[in-house]
Amino acid sequence: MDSDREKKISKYLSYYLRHHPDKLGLTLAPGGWVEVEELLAAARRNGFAIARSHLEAVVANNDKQRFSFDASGTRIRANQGHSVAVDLELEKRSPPDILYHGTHSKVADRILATGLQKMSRHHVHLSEDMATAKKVGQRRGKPILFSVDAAAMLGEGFEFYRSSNGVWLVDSVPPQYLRQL
Ligand code: HQG
Repeated sequence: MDSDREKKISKYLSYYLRHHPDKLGLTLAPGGWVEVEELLAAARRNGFAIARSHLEAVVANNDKQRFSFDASGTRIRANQGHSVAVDLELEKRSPPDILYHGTHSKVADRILATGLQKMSRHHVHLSEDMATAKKVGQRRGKPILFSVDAAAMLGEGFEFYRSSNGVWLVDSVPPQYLRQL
């Protein structure tokens, strides 16, 4: 499978598994899971047939490990990034002392004034390293980076979660915990 096709399948899966499962007639089970057979049948009906081997390759090779199969291999989910209401059954975890958020320069002042908000997703997304945060910021224009004092937030009772693909998630980051780098 060429990389264009791989990307197309990844985008298709993100759209339906994170944002619009209803448009394919799917319902996400707790954890965000759907039956692989149901997904493949629904995609086929929708005019976007995906070979099972291609689905497996996308799950295995995806640059950000966006998707996983469950232990039995019969269900699939997006690991994070949802906007649709679903309980992802994430476990609370203690984060590293410092986390990073990459965004674009146009929103820097607003973020410094009001903090990081989850916008349309379930959580604010934070990265463990600056390089990843920079890549996230570059999606929307000139990137800027913030460090987040996760240790102080933890001390104040904020709850952190880590998705299985290594993204740190939190409800919000008030401005006093942010520093523009
Ligand atoms: C910004 C991608 C103004 C925030 C990435 C971001 C990530 C504010 C945007 C994952 C704000 C939300 C998530 C405030 C936050 N005022 N703007 N108060 N607070 N923002 O896409 O973190 O390819 O929901 O800085 O790589 O950019 O989808 O979040 O720019 O891992 O797998 O509002 O999505 O992964 O945008 O990205 P998003 P994000 P995937």
